[in-house]
Amino acid sequence: MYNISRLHPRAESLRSREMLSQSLERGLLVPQGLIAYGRGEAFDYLFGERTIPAARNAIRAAAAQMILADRPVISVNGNVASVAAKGVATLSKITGADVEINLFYRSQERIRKISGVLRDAGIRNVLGVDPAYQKRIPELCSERRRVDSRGIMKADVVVIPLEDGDRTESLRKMGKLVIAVDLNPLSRTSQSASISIVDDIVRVIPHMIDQIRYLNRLTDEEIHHIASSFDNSANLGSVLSYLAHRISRLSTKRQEKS
Ligand code: PTJ
Repeated sequence: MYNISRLHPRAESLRSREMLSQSLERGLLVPQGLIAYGRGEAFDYLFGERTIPAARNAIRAAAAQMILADRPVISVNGNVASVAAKGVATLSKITGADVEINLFYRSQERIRKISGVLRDAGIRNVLGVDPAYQKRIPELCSERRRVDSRGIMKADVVVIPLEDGDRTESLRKMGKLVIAVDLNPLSRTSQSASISIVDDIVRVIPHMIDQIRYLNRLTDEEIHHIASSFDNSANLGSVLSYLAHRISRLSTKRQEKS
């Protein structure tokens, strides 16, 4: 592992790159996961590598929905297991959510390695591993269609970080509330989720944990109000406005300098 100074202005991002490179070597991650990370990182750079106010709103609504859910499930792929396994374990513990492995580039070898990492992080019962419980999502042709009959198949709320669009649409057609985490506000996933958190998964999980702890002190009525008053389409509009203003501000600054 390369030693990354905490003082480096982009330390967080370099640390994620390092963890992903190591995961690739260990066979948890596919090379395509690095490409996906690079795309997310480019968006993050434009947002200023911080959790923007619209992302905080989405995180609060997502936290409320997770508290209200009867059967919440967190879907984990190679990228998520590489950079956020411990956070997912804590989130699962405080919400009672199940954790299910669901891969686009599916192989038994990767499932075995990822479930090992999740178990090491403290998740005792990792779903999506035992073929005896495997069910298929109708109409979905990618490997993501294979879900656990005890997990995503039965879930009312599904958290899907770093996803590819098709499954989001299918899950919504099945009547599930889908919480996406995707740095690209224009992706099909962000556009079709019930709640789209446009932020880096590494920052989202701790914010979500804090929010859940805070919301747990509120009344049911207050939590319901937070969940039901969230408007995903308007919030995505705020994300794009933030981006447009930031780029315009940066462009004005440059013009003033020259
Ligand atoms: O492990 P597997 O086999 O399930 O494969 C996982 C990947 C991510 C390779 C697969 O799902 C894939 O190809 O995804 P896409 O279609 O590239 O979409 C991934 C999305 O995640 C992109 O829109 C990225 O902007 C976004 N993204 C990447 N890194 C982060 C991110 N969003 C939040 N936090 C990140 N760190």
